[in-house]
Amino acid sequence: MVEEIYDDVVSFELNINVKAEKDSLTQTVISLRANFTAEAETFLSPIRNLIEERDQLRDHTSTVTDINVKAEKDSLTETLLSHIRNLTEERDQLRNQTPTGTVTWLTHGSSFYYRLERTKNWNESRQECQKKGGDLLIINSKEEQEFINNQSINAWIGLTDKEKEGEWKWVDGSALTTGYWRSGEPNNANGVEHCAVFLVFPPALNSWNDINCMQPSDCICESTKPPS
Ligand code: MAN
Ligand code: CA
Repeated sequence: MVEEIYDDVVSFELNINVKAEKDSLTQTVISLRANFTAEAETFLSPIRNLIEERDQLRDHTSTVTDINVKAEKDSLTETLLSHIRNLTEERDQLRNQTPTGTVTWLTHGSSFYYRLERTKNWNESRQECQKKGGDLLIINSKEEQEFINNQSINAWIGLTDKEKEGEWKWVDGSALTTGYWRSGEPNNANGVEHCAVFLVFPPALNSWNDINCMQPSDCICESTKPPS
């Protein structure tokens, strides 16, 4: 009996000790965990800051790069455009000069013929011819048509119906009698074609077309004396 009580007391004390130890260990674990978290935070927080800073720098860098690329592109575009403008101007000036070299003239019958590479509209072309002492070409015969056709020239001639639709007149005021129109021409396409051009397709004799007088083209001039 005494032994049993003794055993009970011993086991009771053991249990108390075990529980106390367990509680103390649990406390230790909890406090270690807290310490660890706090310590980990002191490491992690600068890293987090660095990551955030890096991302901000990245965004900033790509914006800066975008801006630089765009600026460079704009400046190159402007340079190119200004080159193009200069070249266009130079080309137009060259075109408007009238060195004799660009005027090829031919004699045939009693006339002098010359082509001006001026790419001007019909009115301006006519003025160019007049400046050189002639006028736009007038074709009075089949033989003359053949002669010009054989030169392979695509250019304005002195024929227009701009005063009255369908009434074709030469620049000397005479009415057209025989025309050498391409098949289907003149068709006054879109109601805006009132000036005639030579469109050469030898050996076809019929080579004229009516087009918009404002279209730029070379021209064929004719005069009774050599072009000045
Ligand atoms: C086509 C035809 C012509 C016309 C031109 C205009 O070639 O309809 O009659 O003059 O287009 O570009
Ligand atoms: Ca036409």
